[in-house]
Amino acid sequence: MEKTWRWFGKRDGITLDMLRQIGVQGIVTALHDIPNGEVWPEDRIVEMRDYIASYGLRWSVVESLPVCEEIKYAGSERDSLIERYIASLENLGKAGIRTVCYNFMPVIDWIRTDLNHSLPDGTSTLYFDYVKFAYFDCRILERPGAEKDYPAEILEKVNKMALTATEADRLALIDTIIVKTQGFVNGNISEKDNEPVRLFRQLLSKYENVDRSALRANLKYFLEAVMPVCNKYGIRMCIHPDDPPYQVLGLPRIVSCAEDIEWLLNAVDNPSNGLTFCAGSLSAGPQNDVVSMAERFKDRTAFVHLRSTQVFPDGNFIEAPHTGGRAHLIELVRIFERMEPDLPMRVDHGRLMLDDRDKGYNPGYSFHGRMYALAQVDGMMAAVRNEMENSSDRR
Ligand code: DNO
Repeated sequence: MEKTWRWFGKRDGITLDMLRQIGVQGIVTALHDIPNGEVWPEDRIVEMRDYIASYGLRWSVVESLPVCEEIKYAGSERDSLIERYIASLENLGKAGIRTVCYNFMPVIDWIRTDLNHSLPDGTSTLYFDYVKFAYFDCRILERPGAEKDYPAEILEKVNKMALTATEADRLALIDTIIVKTQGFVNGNISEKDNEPVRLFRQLLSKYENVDRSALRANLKYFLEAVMPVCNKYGIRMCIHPDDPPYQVLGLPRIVSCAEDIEWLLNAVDNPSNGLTFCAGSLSAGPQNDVVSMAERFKDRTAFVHLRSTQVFPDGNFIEAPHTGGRAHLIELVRIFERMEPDLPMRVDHGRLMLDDRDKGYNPGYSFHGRMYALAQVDGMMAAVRNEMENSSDRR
């Protein structure tokens, strides 16, 4: 696999010079300053590509070319937004960028309730607390009918939490769930918005009539429309699975398990319709056996995210060390290292450790934490290559 790194552009405190020194080969980035729904101009793409190349690296993957909500819920502007998406793909294709990661999660991308969960060794990591999330849904969003989506014992804890939660706790939860984690990845809500909850409710309301099968139909419609330009340039669209991989806030989520992925790959059976195998997201669903999913979908995997989680019986989950947890990264490296040598892989999410604090990194995207994880995965890759060489020697 090609060792890549998610880099947030020239304003990122982590420089390409630093990345070159730690063995990174390819860059995963986006034109983050261009609002969702606008065409990415060819000259901007070329400028970014050449800037990356000037450090001896390559722009391996676009993460993400965001899909507007209107495309997901099939609003009246859907077709013109798809036209613009195609124009961006055309410009990427001309510039030789061939791997494009996107997701089809309605309204909310990845979800965590705590961005600084302390660990006994002094580092901190990301955490999902099911009760806090239910509290956000029932008591902050006050989504009609939300209570029926949670078991009685969780609602009991939500009620307890309501007795003690302060205004500061409530604001912190809003900031974490719909501002800090979302702002840098999907642009629906940003730090500048002073009424994030109102905006969020508005977005949710767009999906009142969109169930699972409607969302599937909208994804198929989108993919069928973009396949011709992808085939023309050899672009592989690779969808990011839902994080966490189950339905939330009454919204359908359709890339959560093996059956969903099977459906998606068959619905548009085209090599340009591929998968981002995000081991961390998939591992947060107790229904998922991540290793068997990797074996099953490896041929349609165009991009690999390596991280792992530990899921607790109460529905909470934590980011596990890259050497542990439910995702079994060693086994995944055994599978993906045998695929094409330039299959892009990035380690995903790292702890906050050493000098990472107060650097203003996007949540999950620390420097030392990710460097540490990359070194661990690099070691796994070297061991697996060694196994492969030894077994072919024997043949
Ligand atoms: C979070 C990321 C996701 C991912 C997008 C891809 O850390 O894994 O936000 O980039 O879902 O579209």
